[in-house]
Amino acid sequence: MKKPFERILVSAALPYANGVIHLGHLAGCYLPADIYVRYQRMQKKDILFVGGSDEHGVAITISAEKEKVTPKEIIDRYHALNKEAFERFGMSFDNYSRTSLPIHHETSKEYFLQLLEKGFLVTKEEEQFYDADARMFLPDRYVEGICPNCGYDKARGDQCDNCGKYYNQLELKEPKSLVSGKTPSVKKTKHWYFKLGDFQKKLEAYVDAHAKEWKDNVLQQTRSWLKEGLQDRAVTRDLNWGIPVPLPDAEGKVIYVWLEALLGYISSSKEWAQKIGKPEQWKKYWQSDSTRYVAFLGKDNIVFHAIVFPAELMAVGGYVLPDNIPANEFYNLEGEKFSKSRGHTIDLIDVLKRYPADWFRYTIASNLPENKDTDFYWKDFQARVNNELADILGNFVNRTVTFAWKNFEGKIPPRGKLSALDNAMIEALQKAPKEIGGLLEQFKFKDAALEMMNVARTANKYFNDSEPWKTAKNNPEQCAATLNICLQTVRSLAVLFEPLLPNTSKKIWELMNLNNTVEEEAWNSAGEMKIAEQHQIRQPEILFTKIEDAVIEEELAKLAKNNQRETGAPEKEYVPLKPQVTYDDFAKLDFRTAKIVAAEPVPKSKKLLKLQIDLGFEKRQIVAGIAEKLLPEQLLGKTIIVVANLAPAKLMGVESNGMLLATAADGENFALLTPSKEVEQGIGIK
Ligand code: B3M
Ligand code: ZN
Repeated sequence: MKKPFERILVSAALPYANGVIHLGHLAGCYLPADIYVRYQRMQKKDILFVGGSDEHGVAITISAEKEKVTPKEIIDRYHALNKEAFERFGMSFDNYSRTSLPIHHETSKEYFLQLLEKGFLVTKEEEQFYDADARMFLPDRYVEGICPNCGYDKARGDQCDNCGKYYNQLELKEPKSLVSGKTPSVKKTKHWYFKLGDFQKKLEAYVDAHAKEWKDNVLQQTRSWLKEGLQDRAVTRDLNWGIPVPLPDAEGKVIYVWLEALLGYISSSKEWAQKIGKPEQWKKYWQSDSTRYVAFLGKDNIVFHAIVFPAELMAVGGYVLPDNIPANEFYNLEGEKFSKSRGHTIDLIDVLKRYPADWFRYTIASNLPENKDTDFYWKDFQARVNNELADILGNFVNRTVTFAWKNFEGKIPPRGKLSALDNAMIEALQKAPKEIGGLLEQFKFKDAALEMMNVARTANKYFNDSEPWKTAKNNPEQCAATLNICLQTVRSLAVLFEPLLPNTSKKIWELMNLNNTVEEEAWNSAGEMKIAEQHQIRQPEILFTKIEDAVIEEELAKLAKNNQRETGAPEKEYVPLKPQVTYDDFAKLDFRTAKIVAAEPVPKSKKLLKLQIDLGFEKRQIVAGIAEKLLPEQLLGKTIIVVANLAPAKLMGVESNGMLLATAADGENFALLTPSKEVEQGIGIK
């Protein structure tokens, strides 16, 4: 049984240092983590917040090869850029580490040896593709070939992106090494496997124990993995970039990136402890049964944090396990996925130089993908800044401070006797920290952002209803009370908004000329009226400027231009021609015209459609990977061209007798091949 918690440990997933993070990452994982941590700090909780760069694995080596530089150059560049992006965004990590540091290598090697000693590693010899030219075994992402299941010709070594099937590398047809471009040979290699299956029962109990607190999306994914049954997993790779396996008979082998990257949270904590001069302090968080551990990450990392990491920690024992894994869904851009290669992205460092981070923090928080995918829209950004930050929060602070200068020389007037309106405002303030705090404790950041702004909405209404511009003339005591409460509210808003808008809160704090810093204030003090009468505030200062339409138009135009340039570029890079074939080779294929008489989706497949076609002399069923391109009803009645003598195959368990012809392209360039005029079915093609 866990003791009531005394301290909190928070980790945020380590982004691969092979590209710059974008708004999607911030929404999926980092902004929620930062809001949570800032809030808990104001609750005066003992808390440690760690992160860092994931700098090993095939993701890094492939980027290095593409750019023709060393992996080291890649990680140094992107670690620095991501660190800068996070700083500009206001992330308040206690430590932002790197998995390439000696401290992490040591931690991982020690851990690997512990696993071995405890009997959780077994070796297995397996055949794998080997590139003789490059003198390397080919990890899954380094081979491409034809999917054994659906025939898709860009299938990866371990998985087909078309039909989703997982298979053993050696089942791939016509494999090609992405390193040399040649056909790899098959060679035996030895690997260490983690006995993940041994943890099935313990993990089930662990998940059940947390089921009530976990978000639905996290629970469902985790349980569906457990239902399939856990298998041993290879935790070494033949690669020359990574943490060498610390054993004599393991030359050329490194620890699998996911096994060690998760330990990166521990080594980041160790590095933090060293930096503060208390090298053992990390244990207080990791090796204690009174720590609450919250791991923030995006939805694509759930299984690693809900299954692999807890199993890793259980295996060695004595560590806290994640108590919660509040993973978000995806955050897209203007209705489409972020894509660097297509130019459909926003350069984070660039925009954070041009707009205050708080504007993005507010826009993202107000529309977090907590339960479903959501989008960043430039127009929404403008509306949030102009209509909410400026018109509600900024307006209230500004009108209050301006009024205090005009009527009270910038000093807090006395409160005196209170009206019903005053009492209602005071009550709203008293309730706010508890209500908003409750939402933050439950990881409901979007609702919390709304409630924060609602306090400012209430305050504006109070100002309006109290009409201090009138009472200034006919009831100066009431006017003083109103302004006292408004100024107290300004202070409270600074406290309440700190987790979400740290820079704005700091500005408000300075404006109010208060001691300490707003971060040092206690969260619950937002419900109190702490500013003394006669306290002198500073001159008004505009908190938020409005964004003109033209500015947003420019951002949208820039995005459209990038999209065009980037999508235009690859078209010029034609796919290289396949090797020559003879006429006889060609003549073996029997192309025919056929009419589509029925079309329906294949259950559980995003890509596949089941078609009934009429060849005139016979009817048959084919399965085609075009569900994302065309709707069944767009296909009905169309005459198409099929390869009619292709051997039957099963795609996701559905029989296919032939293949239709279409351009091998996405988007605008996707097209079905059809005869140029209506012709009969079953006609041959030459
Ligand atoms: N680097 C995956 C990613 O960037 C991975 C997360 C590691 S968390 C230990 O999506
Ligand atoms: Zn496939």
